[in-house]
Amino acid sequence: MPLYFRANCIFGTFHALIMKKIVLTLVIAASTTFLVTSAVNCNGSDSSNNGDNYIAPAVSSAPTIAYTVMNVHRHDTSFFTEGLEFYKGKLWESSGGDNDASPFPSAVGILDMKVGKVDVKIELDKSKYFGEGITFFNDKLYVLTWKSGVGFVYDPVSFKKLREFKLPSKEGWGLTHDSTSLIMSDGTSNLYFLHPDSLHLLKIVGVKDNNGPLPNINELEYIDGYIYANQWLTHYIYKINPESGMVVGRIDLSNLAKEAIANREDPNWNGIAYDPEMQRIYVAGKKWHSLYEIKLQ
Ligand SMILES: [Ca+2]
Repeated sequence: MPLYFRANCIFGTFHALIMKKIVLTLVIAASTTFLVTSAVNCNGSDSSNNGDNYIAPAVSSAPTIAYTVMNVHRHDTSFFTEGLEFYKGKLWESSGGDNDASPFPSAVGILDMKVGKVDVKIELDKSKYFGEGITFFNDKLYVLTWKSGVGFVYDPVSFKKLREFKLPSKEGWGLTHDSTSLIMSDGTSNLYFLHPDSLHLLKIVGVKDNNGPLPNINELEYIDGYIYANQWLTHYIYKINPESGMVVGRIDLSNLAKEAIANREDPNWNGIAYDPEMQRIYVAGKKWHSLYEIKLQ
């Protein structure tokens, strides 16, 4: 393994540990999974230059979904991507940061993909809140926080905070919605369905495949009756049946991660947004230079 790839793998894993999603119980319960998935990242990176060293990860046997890259856009490298969603033709993005370890903003704004700059509309208090997933429902903007146990509801025009609500789990990660419910992840295999008005928990659906529960479910997007989810520390997006939680397909983004890895950027994907008009999916990683527009086949 070339030194820079080894350094990148170490940095990527260390950075991920420091910056995001360390939960003691998760580490204890899923330490084996973590080591395996970390190895997947490193080996996946190395495979771009040396296929002989590639170790095929033990992953879902769900059918692979092919895609075509339609465009490569510019992304804001100052944004530690936590959420990505289209609303009224514009691409909204959230970022997470805190005062202790992360120089990145806890903020929500509109990404200008031509220049790679987010026009920030909402800034969270970094001393209290690490910004996470976002979604728009019935012309309200919902924003999760990572470990504060709360989410916020904003008016998407005035950006006035309308209310605060308690999360149904200790952490907030990804957020999307179907026609009736908000759907959030918390880094486990669970998806939490919330009533958009009362914000009460309606049900929990566990994501699973032929190997059992699928951990580290992260950023989400609801597309044509299915939930699509980044899996933290892998290059995969999983297509999930929202009723059963069963994985029905898998998108392998390894090839698109090569640029970020070569640039020594954080290798973690964490953004899926769907443009229903053009039927295109936009995918991004934290602080990446590029944002990819893909069309599923
Ligand atoms: Ca999304």
